[in-house]
Amino acid sequence: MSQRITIDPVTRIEGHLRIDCEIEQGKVVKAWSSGTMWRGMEEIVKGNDPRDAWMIVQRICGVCTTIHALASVRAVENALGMEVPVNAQYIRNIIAAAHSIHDHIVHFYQLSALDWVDVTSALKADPQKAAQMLNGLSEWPLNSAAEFLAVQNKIKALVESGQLGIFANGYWGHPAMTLPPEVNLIAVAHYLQALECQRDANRIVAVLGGKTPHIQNLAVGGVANPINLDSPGVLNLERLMYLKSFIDKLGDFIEQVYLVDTAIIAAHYPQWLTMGKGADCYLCVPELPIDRKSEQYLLPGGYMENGQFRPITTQHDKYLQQGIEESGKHAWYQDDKPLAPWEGLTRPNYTGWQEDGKYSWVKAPTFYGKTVEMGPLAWLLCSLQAGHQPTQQVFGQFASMMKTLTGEAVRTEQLESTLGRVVGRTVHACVLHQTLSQQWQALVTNIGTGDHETFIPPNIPATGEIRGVGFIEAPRGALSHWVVIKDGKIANYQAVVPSTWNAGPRNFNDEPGPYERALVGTPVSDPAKPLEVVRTIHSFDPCMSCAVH
Ligand code: NFC
Repeated sequence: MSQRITIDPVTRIEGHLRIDCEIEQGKVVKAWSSGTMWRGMEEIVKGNDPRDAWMIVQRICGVCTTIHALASVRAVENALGMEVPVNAQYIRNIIAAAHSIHDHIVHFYQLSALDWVDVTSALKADPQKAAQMLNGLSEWPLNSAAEFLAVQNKIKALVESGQLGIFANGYWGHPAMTLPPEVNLIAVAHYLQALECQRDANRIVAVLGGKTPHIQNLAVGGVANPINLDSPGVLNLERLMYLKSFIDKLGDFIEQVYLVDTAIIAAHYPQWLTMGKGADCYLCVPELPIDRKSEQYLLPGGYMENGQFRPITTQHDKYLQQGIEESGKHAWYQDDKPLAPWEGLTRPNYTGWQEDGKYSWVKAPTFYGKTVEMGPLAWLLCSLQAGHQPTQQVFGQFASMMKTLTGEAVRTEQLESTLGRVVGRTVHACVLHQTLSQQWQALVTNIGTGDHETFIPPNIPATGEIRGVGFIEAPRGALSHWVVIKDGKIANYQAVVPSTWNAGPRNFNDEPGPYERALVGTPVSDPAKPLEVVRTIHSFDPCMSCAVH
């Protein structure tokens, strides 16, 4: 006998997501992923000046605002065939890397940790034993018995007050929560410390971007950060050193806390490295351009289909641009047939939730007809295949920590799983942090040569039609913005977003999207408390305002 469950809304995500599952003999056999709110940002931006598009479309999201802004200016610059000053590339790269690091830390601790960590069990922990567990794994100064005792007292006071605050409504005591009390205590302590640390990542974005969310310093053609080392109010030496202090602080937390916690969680939940595969194909785009023409990148891109890897070395690769389409067959739009984004249409057609028909506001993107998973897992698999050394080194560090904890190093095949996504995100954060320091140094060195250029004025043709695409490797995966400019105004605009790829409904050939496929086979020990379903969904780090836009 099968049973249906609906989780609506899924919480600790951005936006509005409904998940339906059919369960048989304690396992999910079929799943549906639905985005339940539409705004029509692609329609709103039409008719505007292309130089203003980034300001409007960064409102697609309240989380990865910065990333949409960057994708948009890249799309218009691509249409205009423009170059970008290297100082602007470096400043944009620092913003993008700090933004993603912020996102990953918040996802691991604030958005998904409580799927694995039982806060109330931390009350039974021995703080001394908790501190000892981290000996030899981490040099973080706050991993002391005294600190863990203080955190335990804090939780006790919360529980006794009957007001759990940020820890209310967890699946506490759930049979799938199997961490020892000491690990739960460590994780809660780091959850609270991560609240402090994530601010430092965001400060980097805010100092350069003027504010965050919704940065103010971009421009088609560069950035609006005038450089003068001795002058107040612009990017000067004091501001650059201020940024450096946050970059250094962040590195300590990422390496000594985040990476170690990921290994500890993975070591205690090995079965979650065997389930939750979302697709046979993975895509990521090369990122962090370091030259004026955006042809050289710090991080590699690539496409994997059934284990076969094809490198993608530039965002201008025609193979990358020509394979992307979106279908609305199972989404609430008029146009079912897959369309290339420059021809894309967004014409709403709400029908209600139909199991075999239309059931989501999210379109279904495909790459040469295939459903593809995007995000840090795709990035990790492709970067390892591309032989990217910093990634290999961080992954090796993670694997050896797993060996210390479990006696076995993690194998790359285990990454195609729910916990593999979590691991991918952590490795991504570590590698991004290395690029952050590198990009800061590159900026300072370049300014030192006397190059202060940050902006090249764009020249939008008053007549005729031009097209451009801007890619970016966002925290949740490869994002692209596609613009058609006619007589100086935006005639069409489409965003093909990482969470659209992952949260999409069945595609034109009725094949499930990555969330839907990843859920099949997931055990559900208590259908009234579907913690295991939420674990897999959260492992993608859903952003539904992005996915639907
Ligand atoms: Ni919103 Fe974004 C979504 C990201 O998938 N990363 O590209 C945009 O959100 O966080």
